Amino acid sequence: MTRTKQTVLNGNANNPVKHLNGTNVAPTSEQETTDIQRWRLLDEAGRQTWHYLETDEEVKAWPQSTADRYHLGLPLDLPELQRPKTALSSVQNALSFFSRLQLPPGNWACEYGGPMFLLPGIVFAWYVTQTPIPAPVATEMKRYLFARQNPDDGGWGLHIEGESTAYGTTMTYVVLRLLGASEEDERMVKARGMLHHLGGAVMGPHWAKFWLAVLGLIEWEGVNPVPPELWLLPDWVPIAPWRWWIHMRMVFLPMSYIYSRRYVTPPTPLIRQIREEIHTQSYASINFSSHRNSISPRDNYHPKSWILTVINWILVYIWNPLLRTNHIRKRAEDWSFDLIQREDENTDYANLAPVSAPMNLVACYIHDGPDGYSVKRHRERLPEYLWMKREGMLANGTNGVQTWDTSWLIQAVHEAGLAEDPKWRPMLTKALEFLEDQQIRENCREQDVCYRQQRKGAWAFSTKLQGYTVSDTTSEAVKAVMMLQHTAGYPTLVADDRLHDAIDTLLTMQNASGGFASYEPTRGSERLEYLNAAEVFGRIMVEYDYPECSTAVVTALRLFSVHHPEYRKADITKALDGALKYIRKAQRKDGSWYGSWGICFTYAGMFALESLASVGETYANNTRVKKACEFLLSKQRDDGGWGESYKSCETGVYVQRESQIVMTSWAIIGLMVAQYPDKEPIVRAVKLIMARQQRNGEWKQEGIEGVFNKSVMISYPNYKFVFPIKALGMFARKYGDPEIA
Ligand code: LAN
Repeated sequence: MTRTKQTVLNGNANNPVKHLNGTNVAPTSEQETTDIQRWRLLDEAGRQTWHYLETDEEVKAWPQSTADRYHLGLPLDLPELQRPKTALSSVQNALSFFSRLQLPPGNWACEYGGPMFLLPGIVFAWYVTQTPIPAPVATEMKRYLFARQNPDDGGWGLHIEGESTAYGTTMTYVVLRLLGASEEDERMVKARGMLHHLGGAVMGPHWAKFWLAVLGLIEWEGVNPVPPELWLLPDWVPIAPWRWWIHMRMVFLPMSYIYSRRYVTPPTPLIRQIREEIHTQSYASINFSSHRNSISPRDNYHPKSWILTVINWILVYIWNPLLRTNHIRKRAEDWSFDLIQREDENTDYANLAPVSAPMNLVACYIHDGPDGYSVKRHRERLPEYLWMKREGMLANGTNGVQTWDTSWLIQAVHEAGLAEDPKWRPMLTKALEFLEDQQIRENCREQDVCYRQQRKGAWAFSTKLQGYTVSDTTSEAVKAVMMLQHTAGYPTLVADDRLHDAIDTLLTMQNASGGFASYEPTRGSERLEYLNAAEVFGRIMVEYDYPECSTAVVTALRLFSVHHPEYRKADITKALDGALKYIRKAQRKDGSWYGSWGICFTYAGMFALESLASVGETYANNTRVKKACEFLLSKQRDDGGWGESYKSCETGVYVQRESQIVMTSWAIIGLMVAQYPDKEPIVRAVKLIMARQQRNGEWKQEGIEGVFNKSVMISYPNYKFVFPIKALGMFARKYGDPEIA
């Protein structure tokens, strides 16, 4: 490993620099880094892992690919392409670039970062389970975390664009210490100052306190209860966990088991030191039970309800000490661990997402011991959540974006009318092969026992191994597969019976409202938000209807019924009617729709308008569509683009920022499907997108694109390719590809 002097990407250069707030920042210490030329991304049928090659022989045997270099931010030296004069030639240039990033199994990959609370869980679980952390990984994680440190106050936020919080700052500080950062490093001194300013580690939210208790950095008395007994409730009980949004119950599950065991990793000298660093007073003097409900105002996005506070009080002072017998405890622990094992089995230890996966590892370590098979498999799987980039190593929001981005790319090229172009056929055929391989072919074993949704025929967001159907990931994949399979020159890889399986599964996912949620139909009442204990997220306890997911299903069902008019005709008609009814109802008074998975009104507007267009509702014949177009147009910026801030998601009100090509593409796709009659605003937007394209065909990364749980932003870097390609392609088809001056 090499040690070089590096400019820290948070703006701290090696010389003192002035910051925006006018303060001088001292020169940073030597920044440790690995040799970035030695990193390689391995993609085995969608299973993506980064590897550091230690020897020159290895480097010779495994050369760095263009995709590796791109993701690592290394120069690519690609030829300059002819400057495009039309939208379609801009699409051709973009494809010439983007096709180089396709990985051998046929999919695309990318960083999927943004949230700052994912990496800590992984490192904590490694620490607790004494899993060795390879030196290059530790080095690059530290580099990433320092690069993301707020240069002004020294803290970290909930996500990379957010203000510093107690959650982000505590978790990151502890991770850095566990990875070897010195408490004397001036960046750590600054971070500690910020943490103390926020009131210290006891001011973090519930999930932070949980991990700190496992690490022995606070006492379990400081953590609000996570009772596994809830898993013993009969299914009819309105608050039973099987009714919660899958992400909440899958985090609650291992957390409740570990809480019940009150597991604490044996203290090391390092832990003892950190104890004295992260609190504002000496560890021994803290009365942790008085901090169960402490939380910094900056973290308190969704304050606990009074009902939850009362329930917690009862659990702490009555249930746990007086009523909870050993028998109940044992039954609750046994059943919750059984459910953990089923989740591990159903995902081959990949688990649903990177919050629950490290917790499942710790639960298995406690239950099966350090040498258990479960522990070994979890250790093998966790690196699939890690991503290496120019700034260092981070954790992705899922174990990849494989199926989702590949489906979008296929659709975008098809939309541009280029699927028949022999130039792109090999790329698209490979992409089709990937989707074929990734279709989930079987339901989970005893799916009802582990409360899993039917999944046969579905596609997951990342890979079939993760194995969770999402209404829209299945729909987008169905569309992509059908578009290619009905284009001359492509093989039929996914036969009719397999498409029928996908449609059958989609039809199980509709809500009574007519709308579609994400992973499952809604199973519980919105009132369960009273039990939202996470504090930092909003609307997380149950599934909700989403215009994005509902539209994906609508457009998939419509395309399907064009080619299979007889299959479950009545069911499909009914499902479509219901979904459209929901979309119409979800429109706000100002003509907009609120988006939950992309930022924000431009994203949802595009989807909703696609739904309405699919039944012939356009600007000319429908007041609803007219209003939606007018809403979008009222947000167009002077330069012809659209730019929406993540604040839109938090506040529910459109918040402007400088124009972004991704949002500009969403907005004009919406206008074009709605058949907005005036070409002028669309041409202005097309010009902006084309003007930002680089000579090698790429677009550069701009602001963050995605969101979840209202408050957390997440990057979708491939959107800067797939949506401009789709928008420009659509424009070219609609307007005869005129020359754009
Ligand atoms: C995702 C990523 C994909 C996303 C879409 C398919 C885009 C969306 O249309 C439906 C919901 C879904 C599948 C989704 C749900 C929540 C996820 C899994 C994420 C935003 C990626 C990360 C996030 C997950 C919850 C992160 C872990 C954090 C917790 C609070 C548990």
